Amino acid sequence: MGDKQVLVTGACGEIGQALVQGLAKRGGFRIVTSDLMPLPDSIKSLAAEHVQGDLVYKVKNFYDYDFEMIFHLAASLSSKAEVATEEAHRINVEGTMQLLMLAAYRSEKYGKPVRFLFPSSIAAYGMPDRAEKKKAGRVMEGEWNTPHTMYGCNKLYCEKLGVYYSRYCGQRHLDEHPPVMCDFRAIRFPGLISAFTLPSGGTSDYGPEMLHQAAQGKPYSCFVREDTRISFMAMPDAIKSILMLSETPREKLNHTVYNIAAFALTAGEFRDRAVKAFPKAQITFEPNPRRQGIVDSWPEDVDDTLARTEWGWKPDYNADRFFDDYFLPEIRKRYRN
Ligand code: AKB
Repeated sequence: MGDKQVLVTGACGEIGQALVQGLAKRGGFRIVTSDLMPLPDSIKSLAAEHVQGDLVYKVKNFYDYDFEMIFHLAASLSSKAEVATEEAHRINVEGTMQLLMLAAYRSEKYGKPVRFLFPSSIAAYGMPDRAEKKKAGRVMEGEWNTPHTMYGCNKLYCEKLGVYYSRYCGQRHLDEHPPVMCDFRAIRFPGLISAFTLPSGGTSDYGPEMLHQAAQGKPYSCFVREDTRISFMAMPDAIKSILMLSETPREKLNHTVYNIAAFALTAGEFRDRAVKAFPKAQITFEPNPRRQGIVDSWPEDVDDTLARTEWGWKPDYNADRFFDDYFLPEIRKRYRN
């Protein structure tokens, strides 16, 4: 049997680059990528084909491709989406719907469910104020589904669209002979931190930005208060989770959307660890009210019991291991510090 053909959208983004590398390392895949940008050198040789351009208009090119899996990572992140709201809706919702239509079409036509992996986010949650956030602690998937941001609304709605296209499309599940539908699965990611790339346009970006600046001996002004707490995860764990969920047999899954967690730290705790590792780091706190408001609406942490019990999820990196075994060794090599 030949390689499984897979599509990775948003391949030039942080998760995209790491996922293409993860799939290539695993082997057995013909990787097709798409993005607005040309592929960076780090992954150029790993993709069999790259389709460059606006996904909303490019999806039609993919109708003849026999994709077993679609990893749809292209998105406009939370801070950027508040500045260009309608454009974010177009990218985040229209792009996802076009791809879901493609997955539904191919699943039905060839009688084989196309697996659709969707990265959702802790932005799908929305807590009314800091007191409720503190009181709620670790939230379950069904709680506080009241996002405050365009990006969070888009993610939550796309989760629902995924359920629609994979279960109820055209109400044909009620037919005497229902069609084969696509197989949609979503992970709600916390803030992600890579030692190799930097995010852009997100609101959890203060975590990675602070650490990368400190490692280079550059000053950093953090746009949230010291006491701000949300959950974070090492990029290798994020890739592990995507691959794990994509490989889990459908019959093991009783849900469609899963939280995953690794460690929750305050911005002040990030500063303390950065200063311990790089004593010359200069980190100050100058909260930006809008970006602060976004992070205050996200939960302190999430409960990932469903992922642990249904598909065996367990992160490799808690806070200590994240710093000691992954981030610091890699970042020291990168910036020679
Ligand atoms: C963002 O900050 O927008 C993203 C996310 C938490 O989904 N990193």
